[in-house]
Amino acid sequence: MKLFAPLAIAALAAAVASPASAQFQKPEDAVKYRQSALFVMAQHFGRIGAMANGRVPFDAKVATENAEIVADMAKLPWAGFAPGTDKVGNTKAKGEIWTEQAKFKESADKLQAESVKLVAAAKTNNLDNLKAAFQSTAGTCKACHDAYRNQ
Ligand code: ASC
Repeated sequence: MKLFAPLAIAALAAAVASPASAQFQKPEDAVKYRQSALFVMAQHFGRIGAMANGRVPFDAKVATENAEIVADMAKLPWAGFAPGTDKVGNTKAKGEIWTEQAKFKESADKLQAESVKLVAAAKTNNLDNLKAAFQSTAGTCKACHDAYRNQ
């Protein structure tokens, strides 16, 4: 019995301390995961952009549904930038993601905060609010791409 508690604590510590890469079967999966989440996010963000830019009629319900997907997707890509996945497969990710982890996390957090505001803006049923939140969110996409994505 005396052995059990230390073993349980060690197992728990190992689980908590596991690198993000442990969530994926192989490094290629981490890359595919982050690219997939960003792709789905871009699809739904683009539908909001079409309304913000007047290409399709503004519909607050549709905008809200899309913004909620953007906000959910915005939580996901970051785990895919796992250690050891900087030069895997067809990635445009810059090495700075791994050498400036705190700054990269700030960018990721900013997008998540902006996407929450995007949902709130969509719910106001006011196109000007949506436009402003769309621009602001797109700005965080662009800033992060400029800093951390190769052409
Ligand atoms: C989009 C999209 C991006 C961002 C970026 C903003 O709609 O797919 O990657 O906005 O272009 O500048």
